[in-house]
Amino acid sequence: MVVVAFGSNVGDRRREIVDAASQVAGFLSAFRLSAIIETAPVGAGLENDPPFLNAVGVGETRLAPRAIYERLRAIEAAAGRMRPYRNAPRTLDLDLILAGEVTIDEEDLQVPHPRFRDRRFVLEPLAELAPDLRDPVTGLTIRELLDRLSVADSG
Ligand code: PH2
Ligand code: MG
Ligand code: MG
Repeated sequence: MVVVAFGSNVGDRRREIVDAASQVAGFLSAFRLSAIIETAPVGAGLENDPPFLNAVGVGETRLAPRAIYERLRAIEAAAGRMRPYRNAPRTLDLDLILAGEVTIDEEDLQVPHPRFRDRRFVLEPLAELAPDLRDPVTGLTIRELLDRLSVADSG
C-alpha cells in the first residue's frame, strides 16, 4: 500500500486537496481519501502561519517510489507551489509517507517519511483508512503509532 499525505494552507485549500486527490487517483488503483481535517501548523516558527487542511490517501501501484515522488512533485508544481523557504505556506504539499515495505534514504527522498510517526495530522487520517498497516521501520501499526503519540502528548 502507498500512503500520500495532502496539505494546504494557502488559497482554496479544500479545492486544492480534492483536485490533487483526483489526480493521484489517476495513478493509484483502489484509491481512498480520508476525511479532510483542519489542523494548526506544527513546527518551530510556524505558530503564526495560516491553519492547514490535511488529508491522507491510500492506494496501490506498481510504480517505483521515485516515480510516485516525481508525479507528486509535478502535481504540486501545477498547483502553483512556490518554495521561497523551508515550510513556507503552500497551496499544496504532497508527501510520500509509505510505499509498502520499501525504505529509501536519499538526499531528496526518504521513505517512510522521516517525521510521519510524530505527526498527528498524518496518523489520525491514516488510522481512519488503514489502522493495521505496519511501519516497516518500527514494526508498529498506525494505530500503535497514534496511541504512542497520544501518550506522549498527555505527558
Ligand atoms: N506540514 C509541514 C509542517 N507543519 N502542520 C500541519 N498542521 N499540517 C501540515 O501539513 C504541515 C504542518 C511541512 O510540510
Ligand atoms: Mg510536508
Ligand atoms: Mg512536502
